[in-house]
Amino acid sequence: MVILVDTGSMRRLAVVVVSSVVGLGLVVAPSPAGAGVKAGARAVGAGAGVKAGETGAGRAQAVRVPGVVPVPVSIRATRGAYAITSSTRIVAAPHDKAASYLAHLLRRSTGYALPIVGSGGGIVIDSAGGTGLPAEGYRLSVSGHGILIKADSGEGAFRGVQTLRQLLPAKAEKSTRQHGPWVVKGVQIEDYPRFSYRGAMLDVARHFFTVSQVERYIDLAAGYKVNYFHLHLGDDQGWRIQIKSWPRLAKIGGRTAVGGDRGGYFTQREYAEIVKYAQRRYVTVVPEIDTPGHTNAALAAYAKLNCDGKARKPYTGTNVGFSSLCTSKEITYRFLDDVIRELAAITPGPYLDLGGDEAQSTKQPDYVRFMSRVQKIVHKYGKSLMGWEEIAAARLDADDVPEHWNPVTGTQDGTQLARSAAKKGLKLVMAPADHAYLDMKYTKKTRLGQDWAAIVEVKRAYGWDPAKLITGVGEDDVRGVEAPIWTETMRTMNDLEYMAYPRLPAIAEIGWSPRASHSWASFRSRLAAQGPRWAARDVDFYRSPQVFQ
Ligand code: IFG
Repeated sequence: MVILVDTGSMRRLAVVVVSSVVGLGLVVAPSPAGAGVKAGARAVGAGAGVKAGETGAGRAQAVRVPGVVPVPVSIRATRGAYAITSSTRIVAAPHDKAASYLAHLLRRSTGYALPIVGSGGGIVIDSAGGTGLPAEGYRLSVSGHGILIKADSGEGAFRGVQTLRQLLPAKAEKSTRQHGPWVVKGVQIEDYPRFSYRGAMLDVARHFFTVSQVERYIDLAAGYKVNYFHLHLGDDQGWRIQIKSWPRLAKIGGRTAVGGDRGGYFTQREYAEIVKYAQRRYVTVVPEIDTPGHTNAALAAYAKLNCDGKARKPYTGTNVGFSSLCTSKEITYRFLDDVIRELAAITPGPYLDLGGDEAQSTKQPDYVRFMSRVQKIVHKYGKSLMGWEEIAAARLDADDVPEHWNPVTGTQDGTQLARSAAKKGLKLVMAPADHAYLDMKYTKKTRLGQDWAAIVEVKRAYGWDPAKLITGVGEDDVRGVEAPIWTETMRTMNDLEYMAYPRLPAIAEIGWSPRASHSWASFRSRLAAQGPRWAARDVDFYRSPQVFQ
């Protein structure tokens, strides 16, 4: 990665050889003064920054550029530094979410009061900064005079705070008071996302996770600028959300889990709490009730939902494709109308996800008719339909969102659905199972997870471009990316953290950072610098030998 470093009056284009220990960019070879490039240009070989025959007027400067994940559009080290002290104040508009998030984080680890005030100097968060940057964009500058985050929205300021926190020592992440100093080195950052949808999906149907576990999963992901949280609430093994008009769904359908483990479900009040927690982090919740397949839990709860009128037995195995709602019965659509109405009423976000994957027990013509009909129900309640890419077989509206998940590329068999969706003008979320599925094993020896799509070490999780993966699906056909974690083999928070970290930040960087900045050498060293931050938060992450030598 090439970084512009301002080491005083002379500006220098420098080749950055990122150190593999602390993930910091070290400027090692100054080049002609004045040449300026934005971080994110293609990595060049070390030393290649100095043209042959040049006098190389400057001296080699070892200036540290912080390793941020996702890498910003542009970042350059400047002179000076700012020390956060007991007299530091945070300057922001009242109830600014970015300011309250930062204050909560730093009050805990510094022990400082860090009052939020309306004017003055210190850490200034200006969410109406008139930057003119794209959505979620921000400018972050640190000098001896203070820290300034300028954005045109609260969302942009919040994304800027996620970058600022990474400029502080890892101990800033501790939940108990630590000794200082709390110094942030001079830096100028300008940043905004490549894609508008950067998602994390959590399957609470195969195994149930509590509100606080779900909230921790959201908070960790928000640290990497993830802005959608896709909650997989209904499947064969469990129904996890209270539906008041169909009470047995949660009461009966929520009892079970894979392997006979304890079940559970969210009351609508608990779901609303998760939504509020996510909103405080500018994360939008996308609830998924998988249909017409993956519905055994509902079919076990209500006999009348079955074509033969007989309730299915609860299922605690891990097979897929054996269940289907009865697409020919009218009650199925009254049922879904009630479910969608109640879910839409407690979901502020724009999407309701009705799954649509692996409907092997639903005849294709019935599937298409079913999906077209439920799409209208979702629209009736003011939402757009999201679903796995199979939904592209039905006629969808422009705002509906198919999610590519099959482990295929180019023009391989299985890429037709994504290509046809793009041809219809739909914008896809890309979640290829052989790169982005966090339940894939890291290596054959990984205790948790599966390997049906691929063995996915960190480098493979990072090694793909959503706009090049499938022929006929280019930059403009991609809404963003998502990192699903399916929980057939995961029972605890540590299980989730072990499989999600360090790979979720890889998907988050692919969704946020410029395509031109995509470089494994840069990413792996910046990722290494995240290790102490996860340790400070007791995240049970996998110490990949590809990242943490
Ligand atoms: N495929 C199924 C999931 C889950 C997954 C596990 C999708 C869209 C395999 N469907 O991925 O329910 O079982 O890796």
